Amino acid sequence: MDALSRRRFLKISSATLGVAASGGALASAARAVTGAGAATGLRTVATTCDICFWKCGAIASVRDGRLWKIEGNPLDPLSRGRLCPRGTGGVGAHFDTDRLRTPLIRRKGRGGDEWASVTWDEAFTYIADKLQGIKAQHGPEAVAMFSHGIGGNFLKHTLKAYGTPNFAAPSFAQCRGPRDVGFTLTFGEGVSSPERTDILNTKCLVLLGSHLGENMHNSQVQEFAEAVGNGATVIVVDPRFSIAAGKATHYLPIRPGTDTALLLAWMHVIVTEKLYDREYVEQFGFGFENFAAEIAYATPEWAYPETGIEPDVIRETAREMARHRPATLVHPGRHATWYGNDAQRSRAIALLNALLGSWGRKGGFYTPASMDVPGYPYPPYPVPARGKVDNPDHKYPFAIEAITTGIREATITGAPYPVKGWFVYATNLMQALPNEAETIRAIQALDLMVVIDVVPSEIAGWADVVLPESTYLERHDDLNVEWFREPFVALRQPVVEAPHDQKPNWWIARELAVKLGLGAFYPWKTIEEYFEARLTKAGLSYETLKQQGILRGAQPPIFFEDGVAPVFPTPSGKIEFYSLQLQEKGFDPVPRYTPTPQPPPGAFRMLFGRAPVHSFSRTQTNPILAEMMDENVVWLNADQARRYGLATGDRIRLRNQDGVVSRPVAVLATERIRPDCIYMVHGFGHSAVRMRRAYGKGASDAELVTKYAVDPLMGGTGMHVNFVTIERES
Ligand SMILES: Nc1nc2c(c(=O)[nH]1)N[C@H]1C(S)=C(S)[C@@H](COP(=O)(O)OP(=O)(O)OC[C@H]3O[C@@H](n4cnc5c(=O)[nH]c(N)nc54)[C@H](O)[C@@H]3O)O[C@H]1N2
Ligand SMILES: Nc1nc2c(c(=O)[nH]1)N[C@H]1C(S)=C(S)[C@@H](COP(=O)(O)OP(=O)(O)OC[C@H]3O[C@@H](n4cnc5c(=O)[nH]c(N)nc54)[C@H](O)[C@@H]3O)O[C@H]1N2
Ligand code: SF4
Ligand SMILES: [Mo]
Repeated sequence: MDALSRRRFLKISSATLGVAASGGALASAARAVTGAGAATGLRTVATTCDICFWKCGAIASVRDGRLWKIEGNPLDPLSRGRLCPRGTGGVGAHFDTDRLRTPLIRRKGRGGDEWASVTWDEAFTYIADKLQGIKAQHGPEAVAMFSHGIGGNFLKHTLKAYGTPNFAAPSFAQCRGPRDVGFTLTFGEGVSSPERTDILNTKCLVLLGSHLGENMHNSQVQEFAEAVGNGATVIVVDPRFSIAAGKATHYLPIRPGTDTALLLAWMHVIVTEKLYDREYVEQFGFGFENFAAEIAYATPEWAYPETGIEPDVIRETAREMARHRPATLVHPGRHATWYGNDAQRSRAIALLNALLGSWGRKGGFYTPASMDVPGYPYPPYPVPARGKVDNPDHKYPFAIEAITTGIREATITGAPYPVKGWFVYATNLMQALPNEAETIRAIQALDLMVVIDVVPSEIAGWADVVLPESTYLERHDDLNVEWFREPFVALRQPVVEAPHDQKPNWWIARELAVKLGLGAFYPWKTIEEYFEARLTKAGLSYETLKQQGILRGAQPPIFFEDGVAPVFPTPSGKIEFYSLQLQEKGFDPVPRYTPTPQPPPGAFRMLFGRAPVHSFSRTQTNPILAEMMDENVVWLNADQARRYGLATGDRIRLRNQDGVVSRPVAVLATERIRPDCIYMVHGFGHSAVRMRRAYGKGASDAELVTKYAVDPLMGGTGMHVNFVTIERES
């Protein structure tokens, strides 16, 4: 599409905003995009990206039958017509020469590397036999599934039909769980994904950690750039001078692990100087007086020795936040599993936002909207005889989702009941869960482990059966009925065919169900029948969705409105400054700061994060993304580097407190990090030999995370608690 028609197209799509746009001008505009140029050997398909879980709407182009490129879909509110660098490089996933090609069954001891290629039917027969055996001996609850992303939906359906209640994803206890719990305890609702943050309209953005720009979640980064362009104040709190810090008005190089002290001091200033939104707090708040009394000790002078942030700076930044309220957004973060007291830190972030009146207000947090697309009318699932295995007796009373590491523990101990089978879909548990040795111990206790992956990852190496999935560019996935600023439903559909014997998740899930005698749970034969059924019920057109990739719904109000009482689904029906439910369970009703152990002399705290061109541990074999970055480096404070006689490019190994030693990795000597910590990008240092492009490149933070601090509220695993020393590599 040329620039002019693209502009016109954008105009059409924005003009149509606010009406249910499933036909008319929008549809024909989209046809002009997606059908264009077929005669020249060019074909385009509207689909969604899956290089991360933002699921941006995309238009993929095929030239002379070969996948060519992928760009943002201008109709899509997530991408707004532009993909992030990872999304653009996503085509490399299709061409990746390290891909799994056929189903594999392990021939020798678990963890060994002798495999037989088998047919899909042989693989399903093997799995079904084992599953029937586990059911007969231990009950269906003895099977658990780990997954990450929308691609797991159909397999979950099959395993629910089999009879288990045990499903978990690392996105809770290893990622955003503490945040969503902290916000739910305060406002009655979590922040969800995509986050309900109105970065676009904010006048003051506060980032604790949250390294937007390296963390490339598309909409957030675009909105961040716009907010900066519009002159928003940016306050960045990070022990490392991140990309976002480079855009900041105030950069606060905090001592790691002390954010709660800073948050309490900020709130102290805002309360004692009466800078908070009094009307909002009086109208919507519960327990404000008790809260104010509880934080009376938390002066900036008290916080200074903990955080290393000077009292003047704390006061100045607090006043700056108050000046812009309610359009001040203290970003809730996403990867919140840091130190084990993370739900309370997140609650402190929620409370600061509450004082500023930003929840439900423009420039703060919006109320996400979604289209109403009914689920498929399946028969009811069998009712499991036993409850979930991951959180026995509600040990973690505020866990609102299943805990991966709880399933792992039950698998090791056999309590509250044995777990004998694992299904692992699109999550590399070796890289995602802390303490690899515990994961291996759990795997050794299994009768069956099935891994569905696209490459021979570390976790696939431990499986009994490996099933090769087609990539997102070669398959359909479940409908994405998104909760976002604007309601929409998006479709992932195949752009090209899978190159070998790889299959899509829906087909795998359905075939396995049939093999297990559960065919009644799949009344549909193809996924397109399934789409048709759901969309027809919602009064939407599958044909239009196929062409446009996106259908948008009518825009409801997304901020609090005068005369409409907002809803806070907390026990008090208000914003809980003081939490009686926490108090009842023996926790602090108002967050308190608990110091985290500091590294001993000569050791550094190991921190980690994201790089703009990679996702977790899942993109290192992608030839395009690997060309942009094929290994990570260790950020080391320049003074410290001098002390060790190290310069940028020198190779070192890291040794952690438990004696685990990393692979050799290069140093980046830099002023941009505090002297008490080191930093690296997560996802490198692969140990799976069959991931040829990635094997042994850089160091793995995951290998060094042998220690973790469990959040007593919700079972999250704080992973910033590992200390390392540096050894020069000769
Ligand atoms: N390119 C890319 N983008 C991604 C992803 C990806 O894989 N690749 N993954 C997505 C996902 S699922 C997630 S959860 C997010 C993760 O991204 P974020 O939620 O932004 O992750 P954080 O852990 O908050 O951010 C890491 C930053 O926190 C800083 N930090 C470490 N310790 C502390 C501390 O004690 N206090 C403070 N204030 N800062 C600290 C580190 O120096 C680093 O700059 O990224 C998302 N976006
Ligand atoms: N040490 C450490 N641990 C962490 C983090 C960290 O920064 N450091 N980050 C945490 C966070 S925030 C998160 S969200 C989690 C992320 O944890 P995960 O989602 O488990 O991330 P990955 O390690 O990338 O594992 C993804 C797996 O899916 C496979 N895969 C990729 N595409 C497909 C596909 O289309 N189909 C199938 N079937 N498989 C596919 C990949 O090959 C890979 O094996 O990790 C958490 N754990
Ligand atoms: S943020 Fe980037 S990688 Fe994630 S879905 Fe969007 S384009 Fe793809
Ligand atoms: Mo995450």
